[in-house]
Amino acid sequence: MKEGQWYPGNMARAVTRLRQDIKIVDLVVELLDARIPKSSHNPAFAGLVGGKKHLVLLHKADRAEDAATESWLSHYKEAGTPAMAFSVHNKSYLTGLLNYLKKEEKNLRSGRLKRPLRMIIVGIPNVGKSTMINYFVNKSVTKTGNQPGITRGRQWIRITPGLELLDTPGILWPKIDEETSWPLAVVGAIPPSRIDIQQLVQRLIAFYIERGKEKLITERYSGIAVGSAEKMLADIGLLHGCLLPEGKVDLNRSSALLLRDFQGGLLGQVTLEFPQA
Ligand SMILES: Nc1nc2c(ncn2[C@@H]2O[C@H](COP(=O)(O)OP(=O)(O)OP(=O)(O)O)[C@@H](O)[C@H]2O)c(=O)[nH]1
Ligand SMILES: [Mg+2]
Repeated sequence: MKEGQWYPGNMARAVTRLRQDIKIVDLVVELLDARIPKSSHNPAFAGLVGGKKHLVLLHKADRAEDAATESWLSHYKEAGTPAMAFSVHNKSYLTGLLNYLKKEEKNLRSGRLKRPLRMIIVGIPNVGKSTMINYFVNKSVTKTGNQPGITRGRQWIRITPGLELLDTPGILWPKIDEETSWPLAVVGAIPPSRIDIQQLVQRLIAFYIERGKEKLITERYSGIAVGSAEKMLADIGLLHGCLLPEGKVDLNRSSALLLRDFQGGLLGQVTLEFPQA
């Protein structure tokens, strides 16, 4: 992938905007993808957040391996960074977040300022920011018995009288190396049109094999035997209808099929990155 290809001007503008928005909030909630907490973390984040309070949410935890998510949470705990798992498909995560926010609201109120706690949700494209906010607004409104949230000005959403939040567009950073770009592409933060999809998917299959998870692939695609990533991708194409008019396997199509299935959660709960021991 060519450097800077996926860093369009609008993303640079979004960063400038974000810098301004962060100045007026109390809490920055960083949504990471629970499958790739390392690669989905913006290396410029510390600089952007400045001294603001920071909460990490390992989002889409329903797609990640539970044990891996636990070890990431211990990792953040050791580093002194507040972190929680989250998913819009598992209500149990919501309570933890609401309790955390209630505490933060209280801290704010015990200070001199009498105004709502303002929080901003940031993260890479497609990590689930807008979905998480919609879910959170609906659930917390019913939970607190309040009026539905109202949008004020620039997407500021008042959730309760004491809590306001702001959605932001997904951002990436200008320099992403290969080790980071492949996980980002696998989870859909970088569009497939910008990448070599065959290489990407072969790498994903190889990862499943390395971690002993190849059964998740062979169970999904009947008739596929475990072999090299290249062979498995070709067989999936051959047996699952990805053929060119002359009868050859269309590897781009079989790659796209597998990637779509991974992103749709059809290839199991899989974490791609683990905290360094
Ligand atoms: N499995 C799973 N999928 C989720 C979850 N939250 C969001 N998604 C899916 O993730 C995809 C992206 O969601 P969005 O809310 O549009 O992501 P975003 O971060 O706002 O994206 P941008 O605005 O483009 O930066 C959608 O297909 C959602 O359904 C979750 O907790 N679990
Ligand atoms: Mg969004």
